[in-house]
Amino acid sequence: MTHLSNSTLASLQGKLPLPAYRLASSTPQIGIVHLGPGAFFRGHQAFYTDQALQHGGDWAISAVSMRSPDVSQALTPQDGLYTLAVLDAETSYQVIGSVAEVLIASEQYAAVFARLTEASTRYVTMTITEKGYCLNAAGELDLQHPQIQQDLTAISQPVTAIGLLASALAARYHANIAPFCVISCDNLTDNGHKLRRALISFAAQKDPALANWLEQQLISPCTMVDSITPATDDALRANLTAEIGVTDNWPIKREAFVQWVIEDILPSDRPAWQQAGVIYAADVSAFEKAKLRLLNAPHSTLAYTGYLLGYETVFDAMQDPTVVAQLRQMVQHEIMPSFIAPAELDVQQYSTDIFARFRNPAIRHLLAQIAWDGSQKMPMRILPVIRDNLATGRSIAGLSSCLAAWFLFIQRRASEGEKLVDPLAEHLLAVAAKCTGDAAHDVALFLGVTAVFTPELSTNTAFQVAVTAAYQQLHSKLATMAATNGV
Ligand code: CS2
Repeated sequence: MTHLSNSTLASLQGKLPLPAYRLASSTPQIGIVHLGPGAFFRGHQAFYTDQALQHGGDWAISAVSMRSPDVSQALTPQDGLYTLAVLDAETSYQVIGSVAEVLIASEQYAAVFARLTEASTRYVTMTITEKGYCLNAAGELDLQHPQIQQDLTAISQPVTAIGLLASALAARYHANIAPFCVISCDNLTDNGHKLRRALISFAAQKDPALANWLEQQLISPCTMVDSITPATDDALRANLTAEIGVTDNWPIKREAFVQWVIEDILPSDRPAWQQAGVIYAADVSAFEKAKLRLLNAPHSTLAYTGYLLGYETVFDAMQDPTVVAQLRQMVQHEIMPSFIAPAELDVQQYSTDIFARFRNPAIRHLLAQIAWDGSQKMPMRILPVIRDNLATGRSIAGLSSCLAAWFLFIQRRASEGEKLVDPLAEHLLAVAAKCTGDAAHDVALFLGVTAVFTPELSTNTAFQVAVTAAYQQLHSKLATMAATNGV
């Protein structure tokens, strides 16, 4: 049995595809820092960079966790190497070599700061999830956010990604080093613009000249990222060992489908991402909308509804014809007409393919995983569609069911004593504790969460009526189910 590392890599030749550039005498130099080295990054951007490195170039990645030591503990003994399992009709494995080191910002701050301020670091990519941007309901940096406050006033090391990047950019500014290009790879609408505004707004609080320099020079493309990446489990580790004879502390699995669209404004000095399959587009917002609305919105709807109905995975929920029919109805009549698709995208086919991806029997994607951070996801994937539909008088019944399911999901987690993973958990659980089962009462309480619902939305009567009706309906359905099951 071979444990993955630099010293064993050559011995794996013939067993699975390897990063040839890591076997060469000179390994690539670090040119990219990535914040948030979770499974999605390792299955997606690190994969693309690995493929790009097969075409040459000095673009290895320094992967940085803000706080968690887990990835570093797993991958440092493996010299950053790990296995990617692509789950399709058959599973295929390959070793990814683009990650050269894994650092932990809270523990190795000087090393992280040095990486971020070296002129050779030209890109910072990030998957820090929606909450990592510390935005308010209007999508701007929340200057009242306690950690942003802490970073704005602290003399010590920053605790937020925005604070960390802003202080590294300040150091580059003072040292006359051009800013690195920042690439958000999170599922945020207009992710590049939001990130850029957040960094400039943070900088403006500290130093107007720095903010001005960033205005002029900071490149922050919008992106669309896509690949379903369920969490690693022991079965994956066991299969890897049994089928390939490799042990790996933390292999990653994902579906075969993978897509990365980047706004075409990158400097010419860049990894060979295009040869690796990256699509450069003049306008990414159409791609981003298509993906957030046709994949992520149905995903969240499945997560909350499916969970309440007792299903465990996306695949399981997709076996229920009523769930699928409702999802299809929402997609066809509420989501598809809500945006203008990219010219090159056949929206019907795109959506059909997404439903097929949800039905992939090889993927065990837990609904509970997608249900995380609802307060951050709703404003990106559901509320913009609701706003667009309200403006044009289109139905919001299905979209409202997703919100209703989220409200009832929060109550279910509370009543079952299960943890609610959400930065607003405390607030949401306090709201849930006041719920009585009366739809108008409960919905009014949830719509009062101003970090999620802007006043313009929460006071809209058509919106209140639709969400209350959806809540009433789902509440009764669940009560009937519970009575039938004798719960
Ligand atoms: C999912 C996404 O967890 C979630 O919220 O909707 O992670 C989804 O799997 C990816 O965006 C697919 O690209």
